[in-house]
Amino acid sequence: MAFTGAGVSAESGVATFRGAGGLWEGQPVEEVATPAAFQADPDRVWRFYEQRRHSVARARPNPAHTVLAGWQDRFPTYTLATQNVDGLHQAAGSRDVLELHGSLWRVRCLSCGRDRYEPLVPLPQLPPRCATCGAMERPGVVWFGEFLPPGAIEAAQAAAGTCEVLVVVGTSAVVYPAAGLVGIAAAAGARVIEINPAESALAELADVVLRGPAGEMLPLVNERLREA
Ligand code: BJW
Ligand code: ZN
Repeated sequence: MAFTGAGVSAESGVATFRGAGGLWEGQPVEEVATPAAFQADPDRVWRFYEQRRHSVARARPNPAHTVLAGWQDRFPTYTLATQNVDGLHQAAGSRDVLELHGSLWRVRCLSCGRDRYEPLVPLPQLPPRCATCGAMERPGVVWFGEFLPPGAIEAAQAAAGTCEVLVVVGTSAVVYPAAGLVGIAAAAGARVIEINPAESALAELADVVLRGPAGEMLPLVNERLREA
């Protein structure tokens, strides 16, 4: 099983959240990534997400995404769970990705709940409106205080509880319940391998730590697997 965070897309030019240069720097989270922020000022929140959609639309998968996509054909039982909303795993060819925090490429109607794929950049209308009922739509991402898509988090927890090896890539591992996947895997006896150039909240849980960028470390890991 692989579990990824924003760091896996850093080398594709997608900003991470925390730390210097991160998305949350100078922009308090509660002002953009909560249901209350959206209610208070939907235009502002939509502008923030539209900017992100623009920057991600120009991004291409990097060697880390490619290696993680290749593992689905190499291992008969392989699960890829991501906290990322950028769609770059799918762009690299990964199928059945468990998107724990939703997607920048989906929108949902606030009134009738219709959920749809929306790849257009720029959006023809901001905020976008539902073609069925005319109400405002919201970004298809998971904000603080909201439940994760039940199918995705449950499937990820089940996979974590039965995997032999969990490779954790590019996450600070501070946002729950997603970060809890690592504890589930470790408690069930899995080997935990962390790939991150900086220290994360995982220090105690990882059996092996590769302190380097995902786009360099994953191809090296893959070379070793090829030899094995
Ligand atoms: C590289 C690299 C390279 C750099 N290669 N690596 C107290 C305790 C426990 C939980 C809580 C609590 N208080 C509140 C909570 C709940 C809350 C939570 O966890 N808060 C904590 C922050 C304290 N969780 C929630 O609210 C979740 N829902 C929930 O719990 O529901 C139940 C509930 C319902 C009702 C009431 C209460 C509870 C929902 C969480 C949703 C998170 N959403 C976001 C935004 C998504 C939309 C958007 O994109 O705008 O998801 S927040 C943001 O953080 C985003 C990410 O997916 C998530 C994780 O971040 P990630 O991926 O780890 O990125 P970074 O930037 O943190 O780290 C990047 C890492 O990459 C770094 O380590 C770098 O070193 C590394 N890196 N370059 C490899 N080249
Ligand atoms: Zn609607």
